[in-house]
Amino acid sequence: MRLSAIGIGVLLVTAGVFAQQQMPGQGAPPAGQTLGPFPRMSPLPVPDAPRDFDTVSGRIRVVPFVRGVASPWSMAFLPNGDMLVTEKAGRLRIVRGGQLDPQPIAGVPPVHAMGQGGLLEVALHPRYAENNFIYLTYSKSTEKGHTTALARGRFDGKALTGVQDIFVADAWSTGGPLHFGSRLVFGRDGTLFMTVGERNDRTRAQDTTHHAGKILRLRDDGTVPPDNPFVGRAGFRPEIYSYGHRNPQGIAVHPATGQVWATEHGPQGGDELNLIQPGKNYGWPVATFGREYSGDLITNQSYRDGMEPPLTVWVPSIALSGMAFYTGDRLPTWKGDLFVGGMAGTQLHRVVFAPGGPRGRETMLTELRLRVRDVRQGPDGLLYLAIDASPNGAILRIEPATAAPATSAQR
Ligand SMILES: [Ca+2]
Repeated sequence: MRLSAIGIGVLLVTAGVFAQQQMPGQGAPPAGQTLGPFPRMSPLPVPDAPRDFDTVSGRIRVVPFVRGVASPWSMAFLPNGDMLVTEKAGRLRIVRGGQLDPQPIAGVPPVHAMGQGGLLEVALHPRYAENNFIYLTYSKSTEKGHTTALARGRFDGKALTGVQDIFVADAWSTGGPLHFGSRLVFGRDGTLFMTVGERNDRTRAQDTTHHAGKILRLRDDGTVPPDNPFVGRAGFRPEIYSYGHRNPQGIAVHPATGQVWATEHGPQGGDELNLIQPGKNYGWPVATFGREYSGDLITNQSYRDGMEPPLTVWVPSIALSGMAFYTGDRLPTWKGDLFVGGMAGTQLHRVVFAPGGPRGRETMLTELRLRVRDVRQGPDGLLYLAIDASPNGAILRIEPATAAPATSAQR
């Protein structure tokens, strides 16, 4: 049933595009203009009521958990089960006991909310219970242009206090507000990994004299760990952990191995899942499965010696977003698997992990036609999805369809 529904959807998209292309003046773009991304069907509104879906591993229920958030970008759970949510326009929201507090949390730095920029990631210090540190990434604007910044402050349950930038990436651009990256994850050793996009300037990804197109490794106060791979090496910023990235928009630590995994956006095709290792080059733009939006080749090399190939690629791209390894007990057949969101590809994507690496993939929830910006596991062992829409974005919760429908967070 699901497959045939998707097939019909693809046919409808294809038919719509052909209809457009056959209209006068709708063929090739005028000389000097470039083609943009291939068109997608418009997203649908967030459903009002729970809906059940069949998956490879059984029936799941998708429950509208929080409504009325605008372009939610990231979610983080506090030890008491409350959820912090960033809104791209520059607000930090909190969901207490399943209810969205109408008042945003005070103390957030001013953000450059344009294009892909704004208030982006939110993460807790691994010892949050002791120090109350919250980390935010955001697009910062100065006379130099805009870049990705990392701020830290303490959350007293009501407001952020003492917020200050602890790291500002040298990834300035005065061009379009694009490719900020900016996901965060703490490694097992307590260091902080931060992704920075190449600011839509692909030449920067291989240039190690600045931070654009890199995954960085920092101490929890934003300074450089002395064991970073390029510390003391000429021509390299010491914060760099890996390079050759386009726009990494997801990062997570594997629960069993402690390995750092990250996703990044390709252009047309070439979205990637990578195992991030110190000092490695991930290829962009000299080795990629992606193509220009026109369809032209970027490079004829998908692989190159000395560069790390992706473990999984998406062709065409689905515009990968936040990601989480599932470790809970509520959806036991998903244990150990990776879940990534698709924005343009309006889906939840499951990558089945085996000891040797990714062994299977499953596309879910395409019928909802919602842009999935972030995926996180709650303390209740359920999965939460941030749905990118404004003003009527939402947080959805995925639970087994055998569970009694619930309207608030189960702890
Ligand atoms: Ca790559």
